[in-house]
Amino acid sequence: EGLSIIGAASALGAPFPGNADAPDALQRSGLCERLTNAGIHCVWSETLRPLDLPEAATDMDARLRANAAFAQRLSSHLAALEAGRFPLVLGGDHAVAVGTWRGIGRRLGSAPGLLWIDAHLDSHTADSTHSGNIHGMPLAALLGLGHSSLTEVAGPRFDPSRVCIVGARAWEPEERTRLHQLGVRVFDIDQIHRRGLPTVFCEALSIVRGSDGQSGFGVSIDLDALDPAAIPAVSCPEPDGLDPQALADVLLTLRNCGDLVGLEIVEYRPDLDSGGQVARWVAELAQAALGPGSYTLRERERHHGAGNY
Ligand code: DIR
Ligand code: MN
Ligand code: MN
Ligand code: MN
Repeated sequence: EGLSIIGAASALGAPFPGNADAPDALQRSGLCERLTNAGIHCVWSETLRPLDLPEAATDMDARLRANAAFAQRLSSHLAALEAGRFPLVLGGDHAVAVGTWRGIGRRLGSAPGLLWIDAHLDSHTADSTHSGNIHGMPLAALLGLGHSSLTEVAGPRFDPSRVCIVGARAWEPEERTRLHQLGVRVFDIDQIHRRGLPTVFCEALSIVRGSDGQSGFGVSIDLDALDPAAIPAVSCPEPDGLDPQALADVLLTLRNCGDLVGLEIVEYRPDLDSGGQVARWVAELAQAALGPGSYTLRERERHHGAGNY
């Protein structure tokens, strides 16, 4: 019983190397101790690191293979995680998600629903990418689309009707078309501004949890979903993002979801976080989602007093 933190110290999918240091920086910041003090019994299970840093891997094929090899190791680690432990995976850039979620699917015996909180759609393939960055591809790969090295990472293929994206505001047309054809629901930032995050989050949850409530769901948080004024330490900041306190508030809902099967927080750049402010938000978000019981009255007042919806 309890929480197992798995570091996925890869920046193989990113345009900058900084994401690779995120798990160590978060460990040093006292994340595990803070969660334990909050009553979440927590162990740092392991931090996986790329075996070879492919300096030479400038061509797409080599980079795809390097990312897929890392995802494969992460998938196996999660598939073998001791029964009863809840996985919190800390990236790394978002390409690690291919390993996280395929591995969690193996562990469960089938693919869970998946809530993808991100400024981007991460639904490129090697053929459609504009930037060439693999962190722009993991959702497509989980759904079975893209280069075979990524789509064949061990684990089940995800069901588009049980995947939602929340917070999107920057994409290329190929991704949007692909998701539309697959039937993946995208709750973009305009919709969140119109309807409010709590309403949108609740609708997204009902989609990813499915009708049977049996097969579980996971949550993947790309920190660039949040507003860069508060969360600048990411590789691809996009203006007009979610307020971190407003996200923490809706993540409280997850405490009552017995079918939550895993949480992933990615894209942290400690090299851009000298004051440690973003690291504190990572802890805050994890604690909101996973903390036992409900917040104390004082915390509730503080949260609702913030009035950030
Ligand atoms: C862009 C940006 N769509 C790309 N994607 C990012 O590079 O494919 N994802 N930053 O997190
Ligand atoms: Mn993103
Ligand atoms: Mn990304
Ligand atoms: Mn992403």
